[in-house]
Amino acid sequence: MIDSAFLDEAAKAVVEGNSQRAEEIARKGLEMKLDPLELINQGFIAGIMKVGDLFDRGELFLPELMLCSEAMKAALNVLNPTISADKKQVGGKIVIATVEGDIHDIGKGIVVSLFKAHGLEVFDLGRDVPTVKIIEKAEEVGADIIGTSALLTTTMEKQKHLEEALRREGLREKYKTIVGGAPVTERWARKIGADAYAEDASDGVRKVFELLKIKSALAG
Ligand code: B1M
Repeated sequence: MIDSAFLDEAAKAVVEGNSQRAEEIARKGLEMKLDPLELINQGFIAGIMKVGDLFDRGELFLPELMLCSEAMKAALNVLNPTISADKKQVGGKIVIATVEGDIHDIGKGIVVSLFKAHGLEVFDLGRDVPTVKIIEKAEEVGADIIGTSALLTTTMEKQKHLEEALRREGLREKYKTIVGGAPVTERWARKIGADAYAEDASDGVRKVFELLKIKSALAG
C-alpha cells in the first residue's frame, strides 16, 4: 500500500496544475517501486476528480482546468507505459476511441495501457472520432471488440449512434461492444444495446476477457 502522504502529494500536484511536480512525483513513485496503477487510481485520479468538483462548483475555470489536465497527463506519460500484468497473449483485437465531439482522453489512455498490459492488441483511434471511422477501422483490422469512451452527457449519444450504425450496416453480430466514461452506466449500456459497461480500467479488462470468451464460444 502506498503511503497516504505520497498519494496526497500526487493529487495536490494535479489540483495545482503543476506539471513539473506531477512528473517528478510519478518518477519518484517508479524509483520507489510503487505500483503505477495504484498511484494513478489513488493519487492522480483523486486529484483530477477534485478538479472536476471545483470546476463544477465554479471555483475553478477552464484555463485552470486545462493546466490541471496537463499535469495529469504529465504524470500519466511517465506511468502509463510502465503498467504491467501477466503478458499472456490472448489474441483479442480491440478498436477503441473517444467518441466524436469529445476531447476527454485521460481515462481512455489508462484503459488502453491496461488493455495492452494484458496482451490485447489495441487500435487506439484517439479522441473526437466519428462513428464511421471507428467502424472502418474495426472492419480493416478484423476487430473482436469495439470500445468507446464518452465523458459528456451530450456525447454519450454517440455510443448509441455506434450501436445503431452497426445494426444498420448488418455488422452488429460481428463485434462485441463495450462502453465507458464518467457519465456512462450499466443501465445506459443496456438501454443502447452495448454488450458491456466498464466502470474503470480494471473492470474494462475483466469485461473484455468475458466478451472474448463469449465470442470464441459462439464461433464454436
Ligand atoms: Co471536462 N468536463 N470539459 N475537460 N472534465 C468533465 C467531464 C465534467 C464532468 C466537469 C464538471 O463539470 N464537473 C463536465 C461534463 C459535464 C457533463 O457533460 N455532464 C466537463 C465539461 C463541461 C467540459 C467542457 C464542455 C468545458 C468547457 O469547455 N466549458 C469541455 C468539453 C470539451 C469537449 O470534449 N468537447 C471540457 C474540457 C476539458 C479539458 C480539455 C480541460 C480536460 C480534458 C483533457 C483530456 O482529457 N485530454 C477536462 C477534464 C480533465 C475534465 C475532468 C475534470 C476530469 C476528466 C478525467 O480525466 N477524469 C472531468 C470531471 C469528471 O469527470 N468528474 C470533466 C479522470 C479519468 C481517469 O476518469 O475519464 O472517467 P474517466 O475514465 C475512467 C472511467 O470512466 C473508465 O476508466 C477510466 C479509468 O478509470 N473509462 C472506461 C473511461 N472510458 C472507458 C472506456 C472503456 C472502459 C472504461 O472501455 C472502452
